[in-house]
Amino acid sequence: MRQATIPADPNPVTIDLDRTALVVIDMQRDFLEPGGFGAALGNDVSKLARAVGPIAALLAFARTNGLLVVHTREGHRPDLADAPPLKVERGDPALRIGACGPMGRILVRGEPGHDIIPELAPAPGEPVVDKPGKGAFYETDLALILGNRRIETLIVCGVTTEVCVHTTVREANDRGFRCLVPGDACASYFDEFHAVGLRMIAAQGGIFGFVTTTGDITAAL
Ligand code: C5J
Repeated sequence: MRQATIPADPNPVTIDLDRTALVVIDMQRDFLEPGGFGAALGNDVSKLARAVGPIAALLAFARTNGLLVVHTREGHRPDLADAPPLKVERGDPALRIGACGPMGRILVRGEPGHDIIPELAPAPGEPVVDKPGKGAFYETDLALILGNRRIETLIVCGVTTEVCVHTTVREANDRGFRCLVPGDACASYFDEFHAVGLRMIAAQGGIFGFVTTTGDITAAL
């Protein structure tokens, strides 16, 4: 057992690094670059760039210390059969899920926009979980992947804080995983949602998990 105690809000957390996974949520071109899904919804995608450096540091930490790394991608089958109509029908028809944009069809698997940004590309052997929803457990094999490695603790980072990161943390918490969320390695199009999203995780004694920083995690060993 390789234990580390990590300062966090509302209290420090002691974790077993051999039972800890880094889960990087949706660091895809569709959310971070102009012309993708995030931009189609009217967002300033440049606001997500701040998480890239901290996530790169977490990836280096995880790879150096042999932690399981899992990447997720939100997206849909090319025939959109797995996309709820209510999700597809939102917004301008020319900019909807499945419409053609500068990075290919928006939020569709196999298209350039669906790829993880090159700076954070998965290393060989790191599982990539494709998810049709906001939560990484919903209709995916993530629970099986984590169970096979007897993972107990998740370090969850990525975008966006209050949507896919939050949904995944809530799902994980209900499934009995201890969640550590490095706030600087998460980002939102909305500063206030980012701040409140983190506070909601740590409130009430850590009702969904524990909020920390990238530096506090990488200094742990
Ligand atoms: C959103 C996500 N914001 N990855 N997806 O629609 O958070």
